[in-house]
Amino acid sequence: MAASAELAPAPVHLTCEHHVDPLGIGDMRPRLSWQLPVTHRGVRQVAYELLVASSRELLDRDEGDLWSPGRVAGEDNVLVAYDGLALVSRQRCHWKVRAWDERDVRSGWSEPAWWEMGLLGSGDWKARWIGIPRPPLERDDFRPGPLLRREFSVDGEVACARLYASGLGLYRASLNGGTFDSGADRPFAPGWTDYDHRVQFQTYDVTSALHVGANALGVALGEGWYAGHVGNADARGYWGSELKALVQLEIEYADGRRQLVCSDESWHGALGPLVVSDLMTGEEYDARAERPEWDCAGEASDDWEPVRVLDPPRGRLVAQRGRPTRRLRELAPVARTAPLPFFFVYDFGQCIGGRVRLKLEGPAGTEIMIRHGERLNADGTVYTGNLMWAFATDRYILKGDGVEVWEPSFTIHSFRYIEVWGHPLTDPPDDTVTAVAIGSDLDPAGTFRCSNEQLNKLHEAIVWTYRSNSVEVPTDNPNRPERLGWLGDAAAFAPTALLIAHAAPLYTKWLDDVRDGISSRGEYPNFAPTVSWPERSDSDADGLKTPGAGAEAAALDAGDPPGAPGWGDAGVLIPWLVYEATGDPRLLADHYDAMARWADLIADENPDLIRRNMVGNDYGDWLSFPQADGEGRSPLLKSAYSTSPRPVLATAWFFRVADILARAANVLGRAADAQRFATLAAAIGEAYRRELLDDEGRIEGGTQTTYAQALSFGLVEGELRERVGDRLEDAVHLAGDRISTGIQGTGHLLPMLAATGRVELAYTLLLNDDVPSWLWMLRNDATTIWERWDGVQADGSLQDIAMNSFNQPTLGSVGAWLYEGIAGIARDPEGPGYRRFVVHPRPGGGLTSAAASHASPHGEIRSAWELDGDRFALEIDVPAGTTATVRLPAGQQDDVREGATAAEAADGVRLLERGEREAAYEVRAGTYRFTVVGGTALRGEDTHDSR
Ligand code: RAM
Repeated sequence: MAASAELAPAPVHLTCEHHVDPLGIGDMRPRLSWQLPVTHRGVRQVAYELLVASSRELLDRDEGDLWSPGRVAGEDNVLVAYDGLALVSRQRCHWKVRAWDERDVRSGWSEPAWWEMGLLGSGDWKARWIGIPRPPLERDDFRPGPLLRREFSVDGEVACARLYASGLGLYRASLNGGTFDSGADRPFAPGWTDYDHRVQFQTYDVTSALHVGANALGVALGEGWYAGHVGNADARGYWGSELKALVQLEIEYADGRRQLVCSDESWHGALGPLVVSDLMTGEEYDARAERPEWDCAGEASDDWEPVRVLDPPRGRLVAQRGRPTRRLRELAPVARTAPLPFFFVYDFGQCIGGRVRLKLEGPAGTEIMIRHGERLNADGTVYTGNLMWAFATDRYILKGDGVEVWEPSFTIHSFRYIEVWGHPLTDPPDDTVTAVAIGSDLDPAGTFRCSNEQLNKLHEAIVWTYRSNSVEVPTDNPNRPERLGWLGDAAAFAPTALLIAHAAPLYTKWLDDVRDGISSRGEYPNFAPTVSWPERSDSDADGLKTPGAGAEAAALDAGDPPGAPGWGDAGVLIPWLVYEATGDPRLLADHYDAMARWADLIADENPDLIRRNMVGNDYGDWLSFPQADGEGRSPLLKSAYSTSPRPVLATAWFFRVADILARAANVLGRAADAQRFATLAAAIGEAYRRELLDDEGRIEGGTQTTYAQALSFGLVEGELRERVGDRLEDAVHLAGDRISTGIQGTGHLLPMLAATGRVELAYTLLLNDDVPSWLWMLRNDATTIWERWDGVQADGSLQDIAMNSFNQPTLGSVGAWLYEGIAGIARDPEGPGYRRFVVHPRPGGGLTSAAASHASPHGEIRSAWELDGDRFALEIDVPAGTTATVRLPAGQQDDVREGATAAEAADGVRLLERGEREAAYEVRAGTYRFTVVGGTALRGEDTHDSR
């Protein structure tokens, strides 16, 4: 290597398909990303060179035998698609990259990175699906989980071993007494998909778990989504009830020999200690029935029977996409009470999605029961009413040989508190219970802090709500029988999720689920994976599927036609939001046809462009807060309201859908479509303004949501926009300066108040702590966001148990405003993936400081401001290759500096405009310290000037 000419530091943070050094990639043209360190102001890449090699040795010799495109001019550094030799199953690809900066100075090579392909074709699988017969599934009882095992011998030095595995419902694969345990790493493998369409498999590196001599591979199976309770009907076995596993262990010896250990008829099976496993009701484990030989070589009792080879599932086997669900962190209890003898209540101080690990000692046969819940009753016991029949109860029966440690394998609960029944001691030691939070392993991407502690707690609560609701899919809640990937909820919360985490992998995988759920006509589902009980019950082949009768919630599900406005539309919105956040056009390309079909279908069904037809259950602004008793009551569920007229919301969404399609078509270079959808969007906008809006800016219904949505979706411009802003303010005052929006309006309200010059009013709503408000939740001990503004009502009583989750993301959609509004880090449509962004902090609400960061695809963006009398200081970090527009609260006379220099003269800074109350600059990569002295724009009053 010619080191002498290399001056610039090498690219960092190399990822493949959003992962660092991933195993088991299923994409034939995986995308590679890297970042440039910020060495000086204005640093940006003007060219790069990539090498992809089939071995580390070749890579170290700078030989890219798989792909070496040479020097490529341009700034691309995010999701650059591999375009070399065709990749084959199991292939390990080593890569590195170097870059030239804007001075044409070349960097050194990056540290090497790699990815490995999974099994790409069905021909790669020699393993068969296996299982053992179990007693038939009866309505009210549950069947023990099977254990499967196979011994094999290893007769030489192992160079590399991979385990490819799948299972239905959920599997846990273990080698040699847990030397490798897939459950520790991926508790809910193979993940949740519509198993009739796709079944995921996982790839594990098990090289270090093998030893020369006799080895054993075991697989434990649980019911999971496949065979246990799923959705809101009290029924099981939606996809099937026969549990089965598919495993293929591939061993490569140092001398080049290969050995396969595959699930087939040579395996044995037996029922194990898992008495019951269910995601909703909980898990029961009888340690006395353990079979230690399950995953250990040696003597096995003679009641192991040969397994049966079973039919493969209907769905296609695919490599896992997205991030696995993992055990994210552990929490020790913060308090314990004992309302009764041998009955303890623990408080973990934080509501989480997860479960509890038990550690205790006691006589064999002692039964411990743990009940989980989100709140306490007045008598100090755990409140479980809102869980309905998701009993969230785990049981453990001791085997009685010393200290026993147990954590359930295949269940998850939403809880802050637990009741522990049956502990043999009167004063159990502190480490008896540990809470384990579980969720999709998405890298954190956001931080937020400000001078108001309540807002910091609110942010923390939003983050925990997102964590507990990112489990394979973005869920509505982790508590009651529901826990579904509702599209409307995702639409509301995605802007926040994409700021606080690298959520793109979650959405990328889930959009496959969404696509699997599209009806033959082209309607998007309301939730995905789609679970539609009544349709399925007569096609039942191997189990009992009994949707519970009577429950309103089940009725909701049962009669649920697809494609409700704001729900189905998320099929169009989410790929676009991910594109805006990451600059990923492939996701748009993959989903474009379905998106376009949906837009055309709505247009066909609604020729006058006011969307009244094909609206399914039309949930409206679900759970908005009524001004008067009974207002907007839902015909579906008496306690669920939508105070906004449904056609108004639906038509606004129709506009948004057409508008996104026009933009997406543009990105994808489909000029004719772009034109067609732009014309459609314009026509819908006209119809909306003509039919639903008057000259005073009054929108039919006159709710906060209708106004905020029209402003946010871009349905009104110029003068009319001003008026609609005025009407929005009226609607807020009419509600006594309280928020009254539901699922659809909440995320738009504060941004649109701020965008129309009403920052203080936005803060008033944010800082209010009476019902309805976010801080009301915190006042009532919330550590995660509630489903309803009045989950705890003004008189202290709880809302309708049928729908009162205390861990629900939708109202947390205000989270985006903490970043984009208060700290002011916002995307700029001109530069998707934060290639361009805006820093527009909004001091107000008595705050004296705020700071937020977002780990963008190019590196960390940071905005931190402080207000001290008439002095406003802002420090920002702008990643390499990006450009930011900075908007400062500065009156015309105020002194604006960057460092010690007049801002407009500072290095890397360009003055864009200097208005009455604002100064705007363009800045390139680097760290900048702006100060504004004078404070004429900092008086903390609203101006209503539209921006
Ligand atoms: C509720 C869900 C969700 C909502 C649907 C319509 O039960 O929790 O939030 O989208 O119904």
